[in-house]
Formats: sequence, C-alpha cells, structure tokens
Amino acid sequence: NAVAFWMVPIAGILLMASFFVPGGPAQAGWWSYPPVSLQNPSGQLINGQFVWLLAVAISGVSSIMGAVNFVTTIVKMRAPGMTFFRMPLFVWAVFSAQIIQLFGLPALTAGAVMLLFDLTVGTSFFDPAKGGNAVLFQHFFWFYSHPAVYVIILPVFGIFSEIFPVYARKPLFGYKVVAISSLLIAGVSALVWVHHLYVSGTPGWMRMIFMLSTMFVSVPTGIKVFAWVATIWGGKLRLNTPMLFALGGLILFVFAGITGITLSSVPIDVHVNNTYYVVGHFHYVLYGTVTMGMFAAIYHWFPKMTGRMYNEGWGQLHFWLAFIGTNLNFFPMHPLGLQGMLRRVSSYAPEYTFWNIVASIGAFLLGMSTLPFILNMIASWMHGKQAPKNPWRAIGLEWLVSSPPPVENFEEIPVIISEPYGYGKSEPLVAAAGQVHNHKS
Ligand SMILES: [Cu+2]
Repeated sequence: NAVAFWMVPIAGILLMASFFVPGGPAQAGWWSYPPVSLQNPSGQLINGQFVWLLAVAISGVSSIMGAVNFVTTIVKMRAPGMTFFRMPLFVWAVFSAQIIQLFGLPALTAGAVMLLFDLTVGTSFFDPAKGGNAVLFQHFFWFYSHPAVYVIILPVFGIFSEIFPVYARKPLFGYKVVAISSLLIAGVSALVWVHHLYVSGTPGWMRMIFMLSTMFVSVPTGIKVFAWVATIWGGKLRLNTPMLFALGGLILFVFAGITGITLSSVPIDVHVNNTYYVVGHFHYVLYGTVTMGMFAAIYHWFPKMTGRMYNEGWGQLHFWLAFIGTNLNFFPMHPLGLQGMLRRVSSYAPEYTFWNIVASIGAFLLGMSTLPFILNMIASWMHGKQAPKNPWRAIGLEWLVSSPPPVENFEEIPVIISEPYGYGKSEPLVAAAGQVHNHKS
C-alpha cells in the first residue's frame, strides 16, 4: 500500500512537469487519442506527451496495486463475525469499485505503455500511417475510462446508504439487494465502453449491443434509488447538513440517470455527440452527485474525525448555495447542447447567450458556496463544541469509540454480533458495545 501511495506524488509531479519540458506540453487532450498524440511537433524525445503518458502509466500501476490491497483486505481480514452480509454498504461499494480497478485499469495502463512505445521506439500499434489502428486505442481507453466513472461514484452510493438510515431513523430498505447491486454495477461496467465509440465507425450491430448493455446500467442503479427512497419514505427525517447533501445528491443523480439513458440511445447520441448535452449529463453525475456525496460524508464524519461539532447554520447555507449553484451552472448545458452548442470552444454564437449567462451565475454561486464550507471547517475544528462518541445515534463500529478515535481504534479486535442497519429496532449498539468490552472474557 505504501508503494502504491508513494507512486501517486511521483505521477503527479511528472504530470505537472509535462507542461515545462523542452518539447512543450501534451496537446492531445485528456483522451490522448492517436494520431494527434503521436505527432510530436517538437521532434524532442522528452516532450510533454511522453512525460504525460509516463505519469498515466505510473498512476495506473499504483491504482492496480491499491486495488489488490483493498480487495484482499476486504476478503481476508474482516473482524470476527463480520460476514459479507454484515458489512457496511460503504465497504460493499468500495469493494465493487476496487474490483473495477483490478480488471479495467490494466487495459488503460497497457494502452498508455503501447502509445509510449509508438512515440519513442517506433512501434506502430496505433499509428495509421504505419499500418496501426487508431481506434484500437479508443477501445483500450474506454474499456477503463467508462468504468472509472463508477469507481468514483460507487463510494458515493455507499455514503448515501450509510447516511439515509441514520437521518431517517429506519433500517436500510433491501440491504442485500443494495449490496449485490454494487457488484452488478461493477460487472455491467465492463460491457458498455463502446457507447463512447458510436461515431468512431463502429458497425451498426455492435452499436445495438452496446446500446442495450448501457441501458441495463439503469437496472442496478435504479434498484439503489428505489431502496434509498423506500428507506426515507415514512421516516422521521432529520434534515441536518449531511442529510441535505445526501438528498441533494440523490436528486441530482436521478436527473443524471435520466439524461444518461437518453445518451445510451444511438440515434440521440449521434445527434448530440460532442455538444454541451454530454457535458451537462456528465457534470450532473460527476460533479453534482459526487461532490454532494463527498460533502455529506465530510459533515457526517466531521465530529468523528475532529472530535468537534461543525456549525449547522453555516453547513446549511453551504448546501443551499451549492445545490442552487450546481443546477444553475449545469442545467443550462442541456438546452444549449440540444440547440447545437459544441463543447471545447472558446466562444459561442449569440443565440447561446442567455443560457450561458445563467450558467455563469451558477458557477459564481458554486464558487461562493465553498467559502462558508472552508470557514466552517476551520473555525469548527478550532473552536467547535466538543463532539460526543455518537452525535447522530448512528450504528457502526466507528461510533463505538471516542471522537476522534484513539490510536489503533480498538484495544482488541471487536466481535460483530448485529446487523449494520438495525435502526428503530432494539438498541443493537449497546449489545455490540458490550461485546467489544467483554471479548476478553
Ligand atoms: Cu461511458
């Protein structure tokens, strides 16, 4: 794990350095598609593209090693009594995400290394001028880079599953199905990458297959959404900041899911390909849903991490500015895309002005929203009210120890005797805590 960790700063420094090497920066965008990425206009061996690809390959190896560690730890090193179906859903989500890393990331890493060979030692895997296949790189790239979205969002789904039961005071609806749906998302994610190649000369029959597999993604994600709604339904909702962010994230995700289904459809995708409609969809998924989930997690575990309570009023101000800002910023991209505004342009035609102004106001609000967040975090960490062990009356091992947790967390490994989401039932926490202390006898 340490090797994997220390490879990240090395890759990061290389990535930054790629702007300043003699051959000039990389100029093929984040996809790095050949033949543009193979052009090397400077003629220098040490050019930005070379250093950039080296950084991608190193961080790829690092993440594969990290995935081996996560998967092995979850399979082999659970506490006694922690069966698979007693694991917190956050752990199920991380488990599924890391399985994706394990099986998907080698494709991108290999693609980056092959591109490096093309660039430096004269191989021709991807160079069409020498008989290579440029589209082959697109396959390597998207075989990982579509599932990469799930690597990022699965832990956020896990966070939602942790937070909704606590603030609704109800057990999570359909625990087992939600756990398995994470694995299902990991499985399906390996079968959809060609939806990024609908307009890359992909034959019609293949586009149909990947249209169907992409639409199938909505099944496991839909299961999760239904389970979360059923968990909240009829609960005694406490609308604290973590719950507000989780609810906001859920709303943004439902919207992102709907535009995602429209994009999976070949005729629609061919029409809106390379427009702001795609950018809008993607920002609802990866900006809206993910940052809402991350902020929910930061507020929820802030007392546990720091031993102090955050300021609720500032937290809620942060939420409303961020939620309104996110929607004002990213919703206009959908009508703009449908009107035909292309992505990756530095200016736009006058007919796109109205929605662009709305988006700019949203972006400004979104930027502003981080000010109460940062101030709240700093001031609360320094002067906040002392946090008790379990301020949210949550169930879970971390809430059994002091805030912040002591070094080593537990004096000895606890034995798990209860289900993870027994809210509203008897007090399983007490039983579990008793077990922790009585383990020696
Ligand atoms: Cu995709």
